[in-house]
Amino acid sequence: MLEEGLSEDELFRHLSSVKEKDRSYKKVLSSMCTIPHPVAVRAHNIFIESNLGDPGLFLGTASLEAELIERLGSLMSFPGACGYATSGGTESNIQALRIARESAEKRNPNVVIPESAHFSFEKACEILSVEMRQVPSTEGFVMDPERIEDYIDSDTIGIVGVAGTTEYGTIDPIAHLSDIALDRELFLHVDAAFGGLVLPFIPGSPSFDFRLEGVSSISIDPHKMGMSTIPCGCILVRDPDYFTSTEVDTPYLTVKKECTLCGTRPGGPVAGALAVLDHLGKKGMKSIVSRCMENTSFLIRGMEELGYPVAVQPLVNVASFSCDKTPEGWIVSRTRHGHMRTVCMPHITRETLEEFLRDVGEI
Ligand code: 0PR
Repeated sequence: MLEEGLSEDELFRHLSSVKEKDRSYKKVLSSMCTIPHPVAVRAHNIFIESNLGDPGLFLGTASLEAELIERLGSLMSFPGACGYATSGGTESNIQALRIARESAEKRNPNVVIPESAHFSFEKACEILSVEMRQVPSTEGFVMDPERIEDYIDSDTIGIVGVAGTTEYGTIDPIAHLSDIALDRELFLHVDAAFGGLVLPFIPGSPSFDFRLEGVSSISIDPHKMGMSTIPCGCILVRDPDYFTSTEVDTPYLTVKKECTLCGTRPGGPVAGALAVLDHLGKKGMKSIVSRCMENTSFLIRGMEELGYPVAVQPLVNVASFSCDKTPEGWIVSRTRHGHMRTVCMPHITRETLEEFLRDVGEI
């Protein structure tokens, strides 16, 4: 640490020069995050110091968290859903498996997840000492419905499906998983970290939420397509009792029990997430999502015309292609099968995609 502090001028000159090393989102086609909506930034700043880890001190912010959960619960077809704001999909997925493990009480617990699940499940299983069983995908990059039951046994604590997969933008057969969960009395977690704020705004999307009776919990992240400031994920559960299994006593806080994984939790992004939803409403969200989906279709058409077929028709704004080159100056990512992976987030415009396609064409 410096003996004597820097002047504000010196400090901010330094910070601005460091910031220049960060990429702007403009040519980033690989990210599930985006530039936060201006109302999110404004709301975040109002609640910059509030800590939801001690909610009795920040009753106003805590009420915003309750409203956010209510909004998302309604969007997930269950306004009475219980939940809280997490640091993102990873934490929500860890908490969901923690609840499943505590509810099932098996000696050698295992969880059945799709092969295509996000790597956060690997972390969750390692932390929780739960065996991770991966069901292979079909050629359409979704969990093979024919094979799910082969992986379930008497030590299975739960099953997982993804609504909006990270690599291919597909949806696992969640209605089928729901039937299995009901039939075998298993906890079913749906990872809708990405798709949760996309699918409700696309008419005719398959059901994946609490409308399906077997669904026990859902991850849904405002800091992805919800355009909030980072970090803001949410976990929602059907039965409030689930959270008693993750509770610890917190005798010296303003609340005497805490069911969250993190202690100190930022209020700013929660205010930001709610601000975006309330400012845009369903109509505004629909218009942003439909623009992202139109851009995704435009990109797919353009890539196919250049001879690079899409690996599978996605149901959200993630598209992956058989194309092993990357044009210079662009950031795309690679799936585990080597496909070029792109995400048409709200910061990606039609002009950006035209430029990208031109550059791909010139490789
Ligand atoms: N579940 C799904 C379906 C996800 O796609 C992700 C993240 C998670 C859970 C975990 O969420 P958190 O990262 O919020 O904990 N998906 C992106 C990915 O891994 C996250 C990301 C975002 C990566 C921005 C890069 C980036 O620039 O691709």
